[in-house]
Order: sequence, then C-alpha cells, then structure tokens
Amino acid sequence: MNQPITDRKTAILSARTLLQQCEKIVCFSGAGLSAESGISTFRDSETDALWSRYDPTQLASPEGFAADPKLVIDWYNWRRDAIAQANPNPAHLALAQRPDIIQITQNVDDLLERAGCKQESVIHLHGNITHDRCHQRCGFQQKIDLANPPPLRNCPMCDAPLRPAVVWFGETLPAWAWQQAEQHCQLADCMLVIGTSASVYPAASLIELTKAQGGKVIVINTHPSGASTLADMELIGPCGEWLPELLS
Ligand code: BV8
Repeated sequence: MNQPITDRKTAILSARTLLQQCEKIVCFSGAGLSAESGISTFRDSETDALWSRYDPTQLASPEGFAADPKLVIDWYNWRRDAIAQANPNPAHLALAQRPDIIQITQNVDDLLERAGCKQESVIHLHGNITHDRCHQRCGFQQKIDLANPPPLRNCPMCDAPLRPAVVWFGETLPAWAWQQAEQHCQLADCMLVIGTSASVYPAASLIELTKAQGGKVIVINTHPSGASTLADMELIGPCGEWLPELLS
C-alpha cells in the first residue's frame, strides 16, 4: 500500500533499502525526466505544457501530418532546437551511473544517451526525434542534426514525405521496443516510474504489468499522477533532486 512518507531522510532510506533488495530494476520515464533540462512536458499542470498550447491531434498524429505536413515538421524542428540546446540534468546523470537499470522511456529526446547511457540500453517506446524516417515506411531513415534540422522534404527512395521517427497517436509502437519493454517489466522486481502522467497507452500499462507480477513500484513525480494508485512508494518532488540521492 502506498505509504505517504513525511520526511525526506526516511523516504530516501526506505527507497534505497527497497532498491538494494532488488536484482532486476527497470526505469519507466516520461517528459518529467527532461523537464529540469528545460524541455516542455505535455500535460504538466503548472507549466507551459505542450498540449495546453497545441492540439496533439493536429501535431502528433498521421491525420495532422496529412493535413499540414509543414506545420508538423516546423513544430518538431522547434522541439529539436530546444533539445539541441538542452543538457542532461542530474536525473539523467544519476540514471547513467546505473547501467544495471533498464531504461524504458516514452521520451523521444537523446538526453539519457548524452548523459552516458549506452544507446542499446535505452528503449524508446515512442521513437526518436533524432531521426527522420519515410512516412510510407519504405525503410529510409536518417539521423538529423538537431541544431540544424532540415525543412519538410521528400524521401529520396520513394518520394513520400519524410517525418520524425516518433510514434504518433493512432500509430503502433515499434514492435521490437514494445516486446523488449514487456519482457523486462514482466521480470522486474522493481520499477522506478519517473516523471510521467501515466496517461498514454499502451506505454502506461507497463506499470500495471510489473505490479501484477509482484514487482515493487516507486513513483517519483512533482505531482500525483496516474501511477499514484499503483505506487508502493511515492516521492513527490523534482526527479533531478531525488535520483542522485537514491541511486548513488
Ligand atoms: C496505440 C509523440 C495502437 C512523440 C506521443 C485511437 C486510436 C488508437 C489509439 C488510441 C485512440 N484513442 C486513444 C488511444 C490510445 C492512445 C492514448 O493513449 N491516448 C491517450 C491520450 C488517452 N495511444 C496511442 O495512440 C498509441 N498507439 O495505441 O497504437 C493502435 C494503433 C492503431 C489503431 C488502434 C490502436 C501511441 C501513443 C504515443 C503518442 N505519442 N507523442 C512525441 O512527439 O514526443 S504522446 C506523448 O505522451 C509523448 O510521447 C509522451 O512521452 C507521452 C506521455 O506523456 P508523459 O511523458 O507522461 O508526459 P506528461 O506531460 O503527460 O507528464 C509529465 C509528468 O512529469 C507529469 O506528471 C508532471 O507532474 C511530471 N513532472 C514534471 N516535471 C517533473 C516531473 N516529475 C518529476 N520531476 C520533474 N522535474
């Protein structure tokens, strides 16, 4: 049962003790992990969250891309510029010090990798903003210079438009990433849930998957979230403050 923990010292001691007893730890993260790097979240109640300013169906769906591809590409290039100027924050750096923890993220930025996580050890459920791919999935994919992203253009192989290699609403998640994530969460004896509203599926169902097989769930968020009811322990506050103490 989620015991509200009143003081910080007790919280850290309890969470560290729990983590030390676990052999297989997964970290399931969302936009809140990159918030202290200055990257906007999507639904954060108190900040200039993206979905409070833009319509997700217009900017993060195949229908929106079909309706106005230039608007969508310009919006993603605006996000790419913000990510290029951002640096990994203490939360990313603390996670990178723990290569034993499997990183499963909804984030499309590369801040975990830039913090030192091995590329192959980060599972991006919703793709990568660091690459473009062919919208018709002909197989063309290309790494992008985030600081100088190209404007709307067509695939050199099949002439369909190119778009960010991210997962939009109504699109299926990359099969390999989903399969890996499910396997790890099925076997995890602890899941760190970091900076996510746990409102997007099927990604958020991974928390229930870990819980259902007996894994412990530690939630770190500045606010209560969709993961609160599943938490064995909930640490309220910025992950950039909690994680360095928790994982050192
Ligand atoms: C799918 C693009 C199967 C990438 C995103 C109709 C048809 C098909 C599916 C659906 C449908 N209707 C509904 C669905 C399901 C849909 C869904 O879940 N909708 C929700 C909104 C209800 N899911 C899908 O469509 C998925 N695909 O189901 O395919 C299918 C396919 C075809 C036909 C039938 C079925 C695809 C989902 C992926 C969508 N892509 N974005 C990009 O541009 O980034 S969504 C977006 O939400 C991002 O990917 C993001 O990662 C994700 C989750 O958000 P969070 O990361 O949690 O961020 P959020 O802002 O919400 O929360 C931040 C949290 O951090 C807050 O709690 C805040 O308090 C906290 N915080 C802030 N600062 C800090 C902090 N915590 C700690 N420290 C801090 N400093």
